[in-house]
Amino acid sequence: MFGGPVLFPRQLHVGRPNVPDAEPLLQRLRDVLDRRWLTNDGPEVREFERQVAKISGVRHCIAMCNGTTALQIAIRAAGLTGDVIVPSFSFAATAHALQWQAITPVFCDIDETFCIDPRRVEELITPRTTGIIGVHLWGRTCNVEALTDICRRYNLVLLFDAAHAFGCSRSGIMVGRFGRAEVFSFHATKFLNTFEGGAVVTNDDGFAEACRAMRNFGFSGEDEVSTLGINGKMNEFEAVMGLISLEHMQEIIATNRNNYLQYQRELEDIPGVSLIGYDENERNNFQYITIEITEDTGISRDCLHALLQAEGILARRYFHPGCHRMEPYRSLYPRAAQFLPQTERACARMLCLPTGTGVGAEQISTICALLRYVVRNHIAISARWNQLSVAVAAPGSPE
Ligand code: T4K
Repeated sequence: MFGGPVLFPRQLHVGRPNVPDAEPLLQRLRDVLDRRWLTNDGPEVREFERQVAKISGVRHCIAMCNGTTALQIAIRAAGLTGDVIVPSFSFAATAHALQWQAITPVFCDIDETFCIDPRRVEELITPRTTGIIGVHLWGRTCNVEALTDICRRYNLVLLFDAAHAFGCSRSGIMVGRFGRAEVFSFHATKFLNTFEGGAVVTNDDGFAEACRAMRNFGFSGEDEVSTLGINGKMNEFEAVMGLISLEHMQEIIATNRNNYLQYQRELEDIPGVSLIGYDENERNNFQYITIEITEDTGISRDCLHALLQAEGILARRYFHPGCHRMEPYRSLYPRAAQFLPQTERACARMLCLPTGTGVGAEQISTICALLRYVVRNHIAISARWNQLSVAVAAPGSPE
């Protein structure tokens, strides 16, 4: 921003994939090729499903081509129609999975945990409501007990978008066992990835069977299609990547945890910067390092974001600007923001920082030192940011 050299010429990403050693992976991929069974419920997919189900403490795991398709299939298998209550403070896929099937996502505000606020949920229930989808944001579980109670009282289906929460627990119970079903993402940016991938996990036998059929065009026998389906299958290469990653799962989590603890130590006394914590009494995957930027920094989150980007630290404003401010919802519900004050607040304040196995202790120290420096020099930096913003707004100006 001030014309000096960039701190990280080799940019640091949020969501840089955790990649295993190439050789064992390539060997197993060669085995897949030799076997000539590349997809359609192959042995690697079945083994991946078995291991994910075991870790999550559920009877069924149905692996899919990505988390979004898994969500869409879970929503359809659950028979959701009409209105479904979801948080707006999430990735677009949560709302899209409903809207794509002509189900209306009704946006609910969040509470201090950044997850859906059960106190607000109840106000949104109407005769059109058929379900609730909670999101375990950044792997921190939502208020499962309160949501379960609401769904029981109003006879609604409860699903969880657990895209961030594989390997996490609540009150000692692994994520996967809550609601009718939960959905994981194993996208490249997740701590455990299958390149692209996702899964529905459930303890409901009939629900699992429905998801399996829907994943495979609705087939229930060689020539028998018993329901409307789609192609949601995970392939064998993806499952191999998942299986090898599972072998390293605890190491990846340990690295994420060390990164988190280092950020915690080194950000501790920076005014206005607070690290979103993980409950050390639970199982966590620590895959997101999220900070909240308050007024005490003297600098806006967006200014900080721009500055980090300029230095090669590609921090992300997850989940700005909230689904309600994205299309098609922005046009459909132009007044939504006024009912989502906590969402609006979070959208303006949160920033995710790089972590994972691709980020070292020295890099984290540099990021934290930069944040400290920025907050200390916020007046000069904000002035420069304002100057640059004006220049961008008026191209061709002498700047
Ligand atoms: N529900 C929730 C709550 C979710 O957060 C998500 C996905 C879903 C459902 C749907 O699950 P999937 O259908 O995706 O399985 C990324 C991911 O694409 C997305 O999976 C994730 N959530 C979301 C939070 O983050 P973008 O648009 O921010 O991705 P992108 O391409 O900007 O990548 C993020 C960063 O990672 C970049 O700085 C580049 C870096 N990167 C990315 C890839 C793919 C790499 O360094 N290497 C790579 O291979 O959505």
